[in-house]
Amino acid sequence: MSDAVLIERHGSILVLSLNNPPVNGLGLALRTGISEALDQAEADDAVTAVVIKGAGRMFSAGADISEFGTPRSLADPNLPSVCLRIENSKKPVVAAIHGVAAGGGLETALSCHYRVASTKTRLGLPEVTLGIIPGAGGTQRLPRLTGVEAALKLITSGELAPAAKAQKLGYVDEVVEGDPLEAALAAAERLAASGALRRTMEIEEKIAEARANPGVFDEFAKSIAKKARGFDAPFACIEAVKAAATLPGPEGLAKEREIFKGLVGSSQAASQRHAFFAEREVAKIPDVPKDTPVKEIATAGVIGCGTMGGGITMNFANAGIPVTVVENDPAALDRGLETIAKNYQATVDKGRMTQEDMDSRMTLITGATDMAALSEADVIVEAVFEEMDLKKQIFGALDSVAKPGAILATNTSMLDINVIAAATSRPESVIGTHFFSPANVMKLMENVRGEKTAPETIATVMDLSKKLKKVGVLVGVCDGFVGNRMLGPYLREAGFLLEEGALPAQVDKAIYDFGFPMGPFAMMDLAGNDVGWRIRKRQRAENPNNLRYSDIADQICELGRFGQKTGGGWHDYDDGRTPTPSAKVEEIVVETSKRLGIERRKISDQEIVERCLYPLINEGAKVLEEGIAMRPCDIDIVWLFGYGFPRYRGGPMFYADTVGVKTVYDKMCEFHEQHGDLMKPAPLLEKLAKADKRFADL
Ligand code: 3H9
Repeated sequence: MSDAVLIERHGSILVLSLNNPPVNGLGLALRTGISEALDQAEADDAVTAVVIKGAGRMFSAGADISEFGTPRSLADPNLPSVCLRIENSKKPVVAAIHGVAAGGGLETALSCHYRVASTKTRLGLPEVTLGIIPGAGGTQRLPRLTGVEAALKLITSGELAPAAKAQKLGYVDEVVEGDPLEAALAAAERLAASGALRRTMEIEEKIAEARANPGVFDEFAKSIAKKARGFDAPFACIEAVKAAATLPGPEGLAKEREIFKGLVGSSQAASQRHAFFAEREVAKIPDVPKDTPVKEIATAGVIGCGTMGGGITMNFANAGIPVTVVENDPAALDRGLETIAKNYQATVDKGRMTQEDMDSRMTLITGATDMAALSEADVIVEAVFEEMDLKKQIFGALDSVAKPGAILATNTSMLDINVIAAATSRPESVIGTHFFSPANVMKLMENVRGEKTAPETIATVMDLSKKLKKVGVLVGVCDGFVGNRMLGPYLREAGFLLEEGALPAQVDKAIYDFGFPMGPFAMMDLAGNDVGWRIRKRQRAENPNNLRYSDIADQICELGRFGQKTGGGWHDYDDGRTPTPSAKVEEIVVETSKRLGIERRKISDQEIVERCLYPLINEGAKVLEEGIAMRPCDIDIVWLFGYGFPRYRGGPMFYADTVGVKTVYDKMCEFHEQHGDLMKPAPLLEKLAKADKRFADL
């Protein structure tokens, strides 16, 4: 027998420890180990009961995801049969759960006859986040324990609920402080003595109501329709839970298996698995090893209390880090602090935060009008207007104010970190931390390393990203870094499509239907069209060329149509937020085509998607070649978390692999021929296409 399952005897009870570090993924060896141990328990008359626990950090994080798509994941014994084997055991089986019981880990526990969890445990079925459904009985057993409504909520959200909530909902029987083994052994003894075993699949009461009213499933599907738009798995989860309520037990299990098998090989599941691993991969930086010292961040400073500075300040307070925010104008400081308080109050009003929580966060925030107030801060994030001279001046001043060793970060979204760092005598401590708006909500931090940024500075800021509950991606210096640089060609082509025959609403709809939360024009209206206007002016001044340029965006700005904040931009916003087509903009678009002598044509949605996204991917290839992004997965995470690229498509570079690098390259060659050098395929794209390789092969 392998050591994937460690076996010990506690009196007459056989204790199995799942032992597959780091998360006890239920790979083939573990499944085989459990089956064999149960055989052993059943064959041994001296054994009266079994306890299953996890060795190491947790009970189990579920199926070994890295096995998916390989023959091992389907090899016998598969997880559903192991779960049935546990449930049908003649001797009681008790789960002693600590850390996490997720996915197949929880399904294993749900098959046991009793579940004890320690207070700090989190338990749930997060398969939906991987584009699949629970496939080892989770959709059939959980509703039998919690009732259908709670099960639908848990399974379609993937929530890992704390033990106390799990007990309240009925899928944990007992919660104890500390190690749950002792209580599990006691329960096993009790069950062995009583001889009565409660088999989850035999419980009927909790699903009876839904059986009588199958309409609940359609209603639930409607309630998640907006949030789950485009994703297959949440709706498949509902179908599987419905099977629990409407079919006899074995048929329900068979239905679940069928749906699981249909999804596990889908491109959505592959994309979401990629996103899962990519999210973890971005934390690994080859030249900044894991043991690089990380500085303690006990206090923070923020310069600028506008929209970005205010949001960044909230991030520190949310993480429990005292933060001083500096504005040189006292009125602007007051306004900024008021906005922060208003934002927190809105969360309290929605019932998502308690008043005490808000108060304690506000007490962590101190306002100041003098940079000298930052002399003790361990990290200082500058978040002022995007103007190089201003930033240089601030960093020069910070150099004399900040304590030695403090991290000096800039929230620039595109300016050269090396130039900013050169304004100080300590470029090794200078780094970019590009937050996305709204900074207290968006999860991405594009952390930008300058030429001289020290490994310790990088390690500290990557660690800080985690502490702020963000995903940090390390990138290099170039205009726009990874995200905004790739956004450039995407927006550019959206503009050209208008000149050629499309209208803003059509472009936006095609991109929305692809899966983005909004199209490029609605996005610009939200961010403020004046932002892009300023950037275009700077870029054209710095890099004049005679390449094609669409001036529709400039014409819109000249009319003061800056977007939602001015009641109109690319679209009209009569009620402040809902876009409706603008007759004025359509007139400008049509007039521009006429002026340029372009005969407007019908443009398909497919062309819109390809014209906007393939140049974006092409730019991604350049970003990789230049070493601005370390790996394709870094780009994918930037786009998933910073720009709303649909997770079920895995990010732009994974998407390119999905449709085929050669397909993207061939199309770019066509575009190059039709539209000129702005569409020239990147050498890396060409190289991969010609070698029949994927970005994932890099
Ligand atoms: C399933 O169960 C299907 C069944 O219903 C049906 C089957 C028939 N497999 O996240 P961390 C790796 S689907 C393989 O940093 P934490 C992870 O990549 C599964 N590897 O730790 C990382 O590797 P590395 C449903 C896994 O403490 C390392 O472990 N379950 C798996 O921050 C540490 O992970 C889930 O969706 C896995 N299942 O968080 C749960 N899980 O060190 C997925 C993790 O090389 N897991 N790894 O980068 C999680 O959500 C988190 O890992 C967890 C711990 C919350 C458990």
